[in-house]
Amino acid sequence: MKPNQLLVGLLSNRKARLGFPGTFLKQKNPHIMGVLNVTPDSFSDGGEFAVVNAAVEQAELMIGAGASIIDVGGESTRPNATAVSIEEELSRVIPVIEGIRSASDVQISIDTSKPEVMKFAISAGANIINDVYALRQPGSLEMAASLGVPVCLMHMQDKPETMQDKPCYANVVEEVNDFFIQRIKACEAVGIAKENIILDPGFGFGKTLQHNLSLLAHLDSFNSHGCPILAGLSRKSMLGEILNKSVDQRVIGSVLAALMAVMNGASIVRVHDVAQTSDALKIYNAVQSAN
Ligand code: 9MG
Repeated sequence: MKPNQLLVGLLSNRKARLGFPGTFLKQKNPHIMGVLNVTPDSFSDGGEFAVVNAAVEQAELMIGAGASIIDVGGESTRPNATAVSIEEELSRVIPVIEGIRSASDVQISIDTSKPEVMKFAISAGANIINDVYALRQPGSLEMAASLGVPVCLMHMQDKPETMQDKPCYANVVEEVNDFFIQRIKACEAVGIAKENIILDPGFGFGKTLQHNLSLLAHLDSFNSHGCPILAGLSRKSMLGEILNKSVDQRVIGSVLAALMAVMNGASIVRVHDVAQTSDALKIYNAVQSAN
């Protein structure tokens, strides 16, 4: 084999492992995306190195437990969260992405809406963009197109500060679907290939309990676009409303919700409790492959 052939082989192998356009997302079994929030309240602050080490260790635990994607976020999207600057967000996420990447070939998504953070996160080793604004913030659509990596387009009515004040839809499933149609068009117009688009109805983002339940019940209808569906239900207040339980008591509810999302057509579930979700999905996969 000539040296340049070897190099091409190695590069394409690495690309396949890192999931550059297409291949990774087409895997048959559902993917578990482990949530890694790198916000000041997530890890006890024993200094910068201690926080980065703890976050990387947490990622390694999630990978060992079955996560194939680690979603790294440095800014909370909760309604009363304070906004962070680009510099602050970068200082939180970049060392963690570098740390995970030096230890593993796992898929890393960067949970951000800021084009600058997208750019530095991808250079640091992330390979998916997870944007709760679905690339609607200035410059993010063009940045995502130039980076050429898969993007998750999440639906959100309004913005985090006010989205839960009075969510209102005539038909939530139709309106979320219309939003997907528009955002896919906007992506394709700047050169983002459809095979690189993941769709997410955004459970809890500008939705009442009834809206969330309708979306979960009709999740499969979004598969008509031919893009993988991501569902993030883990520990969310919709589960707390049904169960009347606090966040730390929602593990079983979260696992069941993730399982139902997969049964209703999701290919990726974004979860905190990776090991428990992985057990549930192993049983589901075993039943699915029985004849
Ligand atoms: C960052 N983040 C919080 N909740 C989320 C969800 O449901 N989906 C996606 N894609 N990201 C989320």
